[in-house]
Amino acid sequence: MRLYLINPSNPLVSIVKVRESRWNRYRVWKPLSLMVLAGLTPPPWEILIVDENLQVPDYVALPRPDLVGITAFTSQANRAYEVAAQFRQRGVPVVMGGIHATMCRDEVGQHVDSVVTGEAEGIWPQVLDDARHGSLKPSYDGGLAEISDVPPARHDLLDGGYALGAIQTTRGCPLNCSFCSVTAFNGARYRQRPIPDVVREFQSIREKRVLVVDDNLIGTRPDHIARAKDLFRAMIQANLRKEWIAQATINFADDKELLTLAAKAGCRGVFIGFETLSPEGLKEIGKKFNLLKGRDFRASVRRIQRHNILVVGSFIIGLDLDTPGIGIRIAKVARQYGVDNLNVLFLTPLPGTRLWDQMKSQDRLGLDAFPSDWKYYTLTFPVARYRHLSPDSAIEEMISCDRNFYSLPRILGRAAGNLWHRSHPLISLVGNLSYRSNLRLNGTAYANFKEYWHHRHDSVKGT
Ligand code: B12
Ligand code: SF4
Repeated sequence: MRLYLINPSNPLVSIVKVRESRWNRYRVWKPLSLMVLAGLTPPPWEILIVDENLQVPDYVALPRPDLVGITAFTSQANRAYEVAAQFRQRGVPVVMGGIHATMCRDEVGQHVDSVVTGEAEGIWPQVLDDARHGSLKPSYDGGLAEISDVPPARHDLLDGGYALGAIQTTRGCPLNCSFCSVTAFNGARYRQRPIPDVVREFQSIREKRVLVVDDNLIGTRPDHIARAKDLFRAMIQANLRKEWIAQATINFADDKELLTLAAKAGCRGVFIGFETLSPEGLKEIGKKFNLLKGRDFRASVRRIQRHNILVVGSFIIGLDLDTPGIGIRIAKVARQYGVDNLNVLFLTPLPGTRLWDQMKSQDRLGLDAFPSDWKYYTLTFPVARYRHLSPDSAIEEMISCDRNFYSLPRILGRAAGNLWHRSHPLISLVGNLSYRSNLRLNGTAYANFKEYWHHRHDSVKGT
């Protein structure tokens, strides 16, 4: 029995353009969901994982599979349906799962033979069994998995072509920010994998550098943080010799012992969502957690960096509070905080989030010709109607922010600072150059987007 597991690409996402910008090699990450599904798949099945972000194969030239499993974020849904159609035309049954299938089950059901919602651990063996007996059901629900049932991912099936390996150590997030799908999908309960499982899996990863995909590696409560420390101690003890980057909330900065252990266990960078510039903004998006303890963000960033851990700061453009000039203001604040890299995204109503419900009910989805418009839901296009910014001006804000933060003199200044502090100057430089190289690619994507937006809306007005 032959199983293909496919990660569809979205041609509009500039980071997948590995050929156009070689720096993107450092930003194309492995589809861990498919490696976990492979880990749940018993031996009679022969598995091929296809990551279209690296290369789109000629599917017809490949041996015919008995079953195809597709994963997709919302932004990949269009391409997922194209791939599904190709296989279904040849009589191959197609199953789709992941975040988009979970949030838009009915839509997905129109394009595939079977939709799997939720996490796969508790349901995938049954899906495979039904597929083998020709009795696939139109839908299955995996719900939330028992965290100890998460199998080791099959890292051996995708062990070339990427700069980083990938691993997951926890699932879920209690914070439930309005724009984020994680709490709706993985639940508010923070679930932590058994530490020996994580350490063993780390040891099975070939790459020296690894992305820890957890949405919040350390959690929010003292018992979460105690577990994170135990994990780091076990990683140090196992002498893994890996360097890794992760996502965390800003409370990462608050515990010296945690920072020391993380750095010793191989942490080289952390991605932190600052999101917006003011307490009112944090209130608007439901992330008041960032305000606890009257936080000084600049001091927090410095505390992390003093442990030789780089900080990527993430912000959003498009809040109701955001007025013209927001792009430059974000760039300035990010420089004041002293972050090593800046990642700015447009506020995007993703299905299943509170923001989606709110914007839909207020008729503020700017692009809603679904499924075709999903390809713009990458967070890099202004797909919604913002209170004080038109789509064109939102793009201008993004461009001015990026140009300000990623000007060549500022990149070199940051690299010199990192060199002076002996704080991974090379990693920081590669990260900065990778972002900068995408400014050029984004220019074309923005022009096409604006043309599409105006064509759509002007023609609607004309009818
Ligand atoms: C790592 C990551 C990335 C990596 C991608 C790596 C990759 N190739 O997969 C990078 C950084 C590149 C990335 C990019 C983006 N990401 Co991202 N990312 C994540 C993150 C943090 C972890 C994903 C992961 O590996 N999870 C671990 C695996 C094991 O879990 P899983 O994917 O959920 O898979 C389980 C189930 O879903 C299910 N399943 C999944 N697929 C399938 C398929 C079948 C057939 C079956 C049966 C089951 C099944 O079984 C698995 C095991 O239980 C998630 C948050 C999260 N918690 O999931 C956000 C998340 C998926 N990303 C998100 C977004 C929005 C994006 C971007 C659009 C925006 C951006 N700029 O960041 C881009 C999209 C790029 C694109 N190509 O279009 C959103 C997606 C929301 C949505 N509705 O689409 C999430 C949920 C975060 C959020 N804040 O809301 N991302
Ligand atoms: S944005 Fe981060 S902190 Fe907020 S709900 Fe999502 S994962 Fe949790």
